[in-house]
Amino acid sequence: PPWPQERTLVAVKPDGVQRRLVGTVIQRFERRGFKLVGMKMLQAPESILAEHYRDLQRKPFYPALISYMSSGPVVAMVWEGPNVVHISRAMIGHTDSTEAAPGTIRGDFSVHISSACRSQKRVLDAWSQSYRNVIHASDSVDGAQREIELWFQSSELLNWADGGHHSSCY
Ligand code: DGI
Repeated sequence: PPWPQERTLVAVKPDGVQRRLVGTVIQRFERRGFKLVGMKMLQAPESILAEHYRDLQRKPFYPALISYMSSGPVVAMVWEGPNVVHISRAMIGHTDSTEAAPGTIRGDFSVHISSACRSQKRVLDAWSQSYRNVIHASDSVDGAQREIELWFQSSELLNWADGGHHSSCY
């Protein structure tokens, strides 16, 4: 193929599942032409989350992040396609939803910021101290490989052949 095939890990986070955004997320990745090669719904165990977010362990928001990510099921997916890691990051948008551009998934479906809640002087549980930004996507090719191996067994990934029904020619 003219482009090296890449894979990336995408996950609809608990707020995305609660807000019935799973289908919307899948639709956006399918419409872009990417190929779904793995998908499962799970209540993420702390062992996976701790490894997944190991680089953030010293951040003040880390306990809130783990609490939020384990507050309900997530839908983890592996998408394949040319340059899928970079394109997925562009599709999900800025980490802080208030900075995310319209047209991105975060920019179209979330506006939550923890500091706004804080200024309302509400008693906060751990959930509300973390950004709720709907979706995760790996931020590098190496990171994607690490995350795919963390979330999926190799037997859960399917190498199905494109049968010529798809318009893209990669
Ligand atoms: O890859 P991203 O999800 O865009 O961003 P990341 O890997 O830097 O951070 C992972 C998650 O941690 C992010 O989706 C939400 C949370 N987070 C990141 N930075 C902050 C944060 N949460 C709070 N409350 N404050 C932050 O500055």
